[in-house]
Amino acid sequence: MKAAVLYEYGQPLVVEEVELDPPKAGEVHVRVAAAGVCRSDLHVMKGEAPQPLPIVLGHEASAVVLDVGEGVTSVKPGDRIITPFVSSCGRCTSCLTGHANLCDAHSATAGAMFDGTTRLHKGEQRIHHMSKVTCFAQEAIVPDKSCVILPDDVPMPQAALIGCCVTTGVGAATESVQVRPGSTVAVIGCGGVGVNVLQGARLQNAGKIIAVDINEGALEFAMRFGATHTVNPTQQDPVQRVKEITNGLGVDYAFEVFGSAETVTNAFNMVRKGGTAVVVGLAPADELAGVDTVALVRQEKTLKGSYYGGARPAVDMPSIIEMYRSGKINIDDLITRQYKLDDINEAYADLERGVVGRGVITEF
Ligand code: COD
Ligand code: ZN
Repeated sequence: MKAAVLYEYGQPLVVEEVELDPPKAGEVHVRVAAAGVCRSDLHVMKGEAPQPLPIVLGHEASAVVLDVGEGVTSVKPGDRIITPFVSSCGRCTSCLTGHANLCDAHSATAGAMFDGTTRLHKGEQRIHHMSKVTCFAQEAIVPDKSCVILPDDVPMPQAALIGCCVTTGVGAATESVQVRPGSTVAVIGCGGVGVNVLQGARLQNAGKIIAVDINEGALEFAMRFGATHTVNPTQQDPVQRVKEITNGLGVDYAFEVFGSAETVTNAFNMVRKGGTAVVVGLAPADELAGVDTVALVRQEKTLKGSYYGGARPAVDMPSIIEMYRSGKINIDDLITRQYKLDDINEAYADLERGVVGRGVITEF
């Protein structure tokens, strides 16, 4: 089958034929239907978020079940599913304490399936799996436990986005912190994930929702997903401007949704006394962010991380699906372009160029 393989950091993906072994016990063989073009894969391509190489990337997916391994009863051939990018084993301390997004067994087996082995290879060369999803390919093997079955009326590209950007973004504002009605919110970085933080803040009935982005197009786009104000850091100091918009106080919640030390520091500095800065983006592994420790204490600020929107996919994805179906979450307008797998490097060039909205690979 065809897959896009990353052999070396900083090099284009190679779209080529690779071999996929059959599913083992507890695994499912799927045909990928749609795969989102998320910045997290770009972080890996650049070597900013290292993974074992070579690897097939892609972690935002919807798929159709082709066949199942031994003992699998949760899905059957023909089921349409979302394949979450954190698979929960259901047995570790994180899973058992309601933090399926932090599953210990999943993180202990990065780049591989739960048993530590891979199903992908090219001849003798072993190829790793991104997040146990590997959707930049025609087919994939995924763990059975994490599959979320889709209702018939949810289109596959929209379903794929629920696999990452919608759940990560909405969940940051509804699960990781529960934004209070009427409160003030800033979102730094309004791309695929950031606009979903805006939507999450709107769902929570926040008051002022301030979009902060260096791309004017992204700011315009943000207004359609709940932003009430916009700030462009290339034109004005974002911390000062956010304070002006909030009567000199700063915001109750600032979300960092890009991934850099500077934007983490800005998020911390723009929250008011007693406020919370929520970091969603992963800064490059060697970058440390400065935090004013005096303000941390004297102003009782909170600095909090948010991974996968604090989601328990089995519970939270069905509820996001319902909010999509009832029109409370807009996914249709998020999808601005569709690509063939063959054109995946072009899709990532568009992301880097700042083309707004989400790209989705829909032809394999
Ligand atoms: N200030 C404000 N905005 C900025 C700045 C800046 N200095 N620099 C860039 N931006 C904007 C861009 O213009 C763009 O609009 C936006 O930030 C980023 O959007 P996208 O669409 O390129 O990126 P996303 O939304 O796909 O991904 C953002 C993440 C933060 C999720 C990603 O980069 C990341 O850090 N992922 C790692 C965390 C993780 O693993 N999450 C789970 C899987 S996504
Ligand atoms: Zn993602």
